[in-house]
Amino acid sequence: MSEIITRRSLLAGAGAGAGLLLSGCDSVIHNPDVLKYIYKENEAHYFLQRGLSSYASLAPEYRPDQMSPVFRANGSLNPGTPQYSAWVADKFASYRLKIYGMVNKPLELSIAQIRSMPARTQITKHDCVEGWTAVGQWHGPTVGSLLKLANVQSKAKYVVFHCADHYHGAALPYYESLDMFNAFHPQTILAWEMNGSPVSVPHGAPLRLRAERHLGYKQAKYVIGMELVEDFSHIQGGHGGYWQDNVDYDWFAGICSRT
Ligand SMILES: Nc1nc2c(c(=O)[nH]1)N[C@H]1C(S)=C(S)[C@@H](COP(=O)(O)O)O[C@H]1N2
Ligand SMILES: [Mo]
Repeated sequence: MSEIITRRSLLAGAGAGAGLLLSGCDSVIHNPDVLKYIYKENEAHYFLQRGLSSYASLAPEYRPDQMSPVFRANGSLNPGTPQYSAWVADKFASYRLKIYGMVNKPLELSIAQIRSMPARTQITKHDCVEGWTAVGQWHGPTVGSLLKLANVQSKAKYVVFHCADHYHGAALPYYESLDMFNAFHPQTILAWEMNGSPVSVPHGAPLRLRAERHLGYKQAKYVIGMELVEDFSHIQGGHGGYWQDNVDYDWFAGICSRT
């Protein structure tokens, strides 16, 4: 029998004798056996709340009427490489998302395959460190469901998102990374639809990351690869992302729950 049931039956028994637990409250509260069970449960709740509400909580989601009339596009607006231009020309028919690295089943998925997967729809607030926000609706499979298809090896600790663009002509392509916990977070998706239409080129066609408890720069656009790694110190500048390598931005870039 669980301890909760045991405690409830103790309280019920004491309550029945004391009439609605009111006058009997003191005697129940001072009963060491009862206290033991109450504290145990309190402790469990405290632990769960401290542990989970800061780490596993969901980002706020919004109603359709709260969506921003204009969602600004920022950073790269078009990768402009010959490869990307060829994809735009064939409406991404020849594009493939590669999932590789520490996986047992490396994958190359077409947009048609990705669109056929179960998807999540979420209306969330994008928060850019340059000082603007926008509420938009995103739709696509969870990153977790894609990782499950690829059968991630247990040693993998991070997912590195490789992008098709070179930000403002940078030598190396844009990239970002998430730890496994946030990669598997239920609001972490690879969106192929934004506000009910296919993600446009300025917003990261054909696939862009939405990791809703993180700042704007982690929302990698033009994702072409998800690489599973044990650590990312060998990738580009070694700090897990374009901005982290170039201007010392914070790697985790978390947003705690706000409204
Ligand atoms: N590949 C890529 N992803 C990127 C960027 C970029 O330049 N290249 N800019 C980042 C920044 S700083 C922000 S605020 C958002 C902007 O997304 P949006 O254009 O859809 O508003 O994308 C992020 N992801
Ligand atoms: Mo940003």
